[in-house]
Amino acid sequence: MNTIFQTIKQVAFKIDEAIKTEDLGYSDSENSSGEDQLKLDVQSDLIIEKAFASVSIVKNLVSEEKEGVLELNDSGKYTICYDPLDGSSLVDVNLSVGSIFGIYEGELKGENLIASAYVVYGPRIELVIAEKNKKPALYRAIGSDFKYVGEISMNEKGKLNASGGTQQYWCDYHKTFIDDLFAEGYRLRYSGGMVPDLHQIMLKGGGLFSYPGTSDVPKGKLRQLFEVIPFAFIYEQAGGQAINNKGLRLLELVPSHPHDTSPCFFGSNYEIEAMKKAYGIEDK
Ligand code: FDP
Repeated sequence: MNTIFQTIKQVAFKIDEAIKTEDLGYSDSENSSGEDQLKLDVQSDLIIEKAFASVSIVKNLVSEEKEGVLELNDSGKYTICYDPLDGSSLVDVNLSVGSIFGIYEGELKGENLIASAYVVYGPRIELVIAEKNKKPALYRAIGSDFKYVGEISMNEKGKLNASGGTQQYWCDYHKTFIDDLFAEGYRLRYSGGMVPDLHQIMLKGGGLFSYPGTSDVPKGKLRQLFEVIPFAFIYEQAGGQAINNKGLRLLELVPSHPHDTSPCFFGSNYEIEAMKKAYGIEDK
């Protein structure tokens, strides 16, 4: 597993270099969700693919930017599902973006995720790694290496509210829930990049990040294997919760297609309990 984390550290520096120096234009292709791919998306994907090609414990790669599974090593044990450059459309306005990695053993479903990691490319490069039975570990790039900063632990209740999805298409009870949080004093924080948005909430102690199902996109926008499940693991390890609109732990999701999406709610305990009430979800 350590080889995988070392490889993620190496690719983080390479992708950061590409963000800082490469062409920001569009490529000629679309990804499997039908979105236009930036040259940087394609390049970040290639950086990751090349780096893992020689890591023998990695059996397969599944990228948010590609259709299907890339088979690497027959004798490998793990499949890495990754989003090479999440929020890449924010690069041209110079906001933070990120890479997300979910490490699965066996069938690709939430309960088989055994570790996850993400990198934030902001004013500094930061990396968070989460493994079972441990608090997530925060690292910061200093020079050409990552230095351990400390473990991440969320409070019972936070102050920040990052509410995604087009408001025009929210259902009434979702709108009431979000309005009630603001009426309680929560402050809006939403950049449009899930990596920096979720990172901020976790490092500031807590709060809520939501991307609900809406009348135009009932299953939400965020992808289960590359985005939702890896972050759910990190939030739970930090002492928070991560559930869908029915109250199911996101770590219990079983995608039927690699690019399936899910409504998702990540937060500290207080906000998730409030969400369950607002959505009429009984405690199981
Ligand atoms: P993006 O499409 O720019 O890659 O992965 C999807 C994502 O970004 C998330 O990072 C982000 O939280 C979300 O989309 C933002 O979506 P909205 O523009 O609908 O708020």
